[in-house]
Amino acid sequence: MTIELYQAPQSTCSQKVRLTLAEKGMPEMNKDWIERDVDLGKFEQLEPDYLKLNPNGVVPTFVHDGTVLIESSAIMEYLEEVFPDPPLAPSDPVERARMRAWMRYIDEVPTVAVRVPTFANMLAPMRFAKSSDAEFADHAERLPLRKQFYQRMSQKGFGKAELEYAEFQIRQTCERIDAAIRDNGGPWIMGEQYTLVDAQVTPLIDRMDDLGYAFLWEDDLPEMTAWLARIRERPSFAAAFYPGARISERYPDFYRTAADLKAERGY
Ligand SMILES: N[C@@H](CCC(=O)N[C@@H](CS)C(=O)NCC(=O)O)C(=O)O
Repeated sequence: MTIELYQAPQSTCSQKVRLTLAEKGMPEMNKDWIERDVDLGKFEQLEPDYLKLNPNGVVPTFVHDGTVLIESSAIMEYLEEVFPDPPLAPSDPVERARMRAWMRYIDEVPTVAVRVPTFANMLAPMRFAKSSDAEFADHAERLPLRKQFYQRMSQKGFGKAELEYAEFQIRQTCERIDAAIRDNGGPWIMGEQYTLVDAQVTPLIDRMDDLGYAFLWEDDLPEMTAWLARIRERPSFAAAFYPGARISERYPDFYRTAADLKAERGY
């Protein structure tokens, strides 16, 4: 069996798959599966050879015995079906449907929202601050999926209204996690069983924490805060978030503390 994961250490979508693989008992990166790093800063995701694998020009791409799969949550569900032990999905069909409802929500709301502060605080200043308007526009034209996303953003990142909406969406996600655990008794989002939902949302919350946004949950969402601490104690977390996996480690010059963010945002 050969498994290849085209990925980037700091990519949240790659981290979702790395966590799932680690939970499935494949914690030793480069042994049971092969990590192929795609340098997003050098735009390797837009190279013709990579676009043949993933026409969306994003990571991750998963290759299992030569079969190419894209989309992180589809890859996670595939891993659950092909490697069912240990299970990361409930056996009851109703509960499985509820798990998928969570997963669609995570794809639609926090996954999209996290891109806004990520680009505003880190990637736009890091990649494009010195680009001319024409260079920036040319780059946007090359993107199979994100042309309009880039066009809504300037070289300096997003404006206040976009950031505020993204913060609202992340806060909503945190409130839903907190309420779910309060209602079902935890310790995980769906109750006693750690599921794909926990793996899928973890990188998004970790990213927000890394960008200095823990103030969105840590003051008044105790269940969610305790869930995050438990998540970080799992061996899968250490396996997936190896040194260099955080955006603040890769781009320390662009890192802003929570105090900086609060000052900028007038909190
Ligand atoms: N829906 C896709 C989204 C993948 C995605 O957006 N990947 C990001 C990294 S997390 C990427 O490759 N971005 C390209 C870039 O930064 O230019 C998935 O879940 O796999």
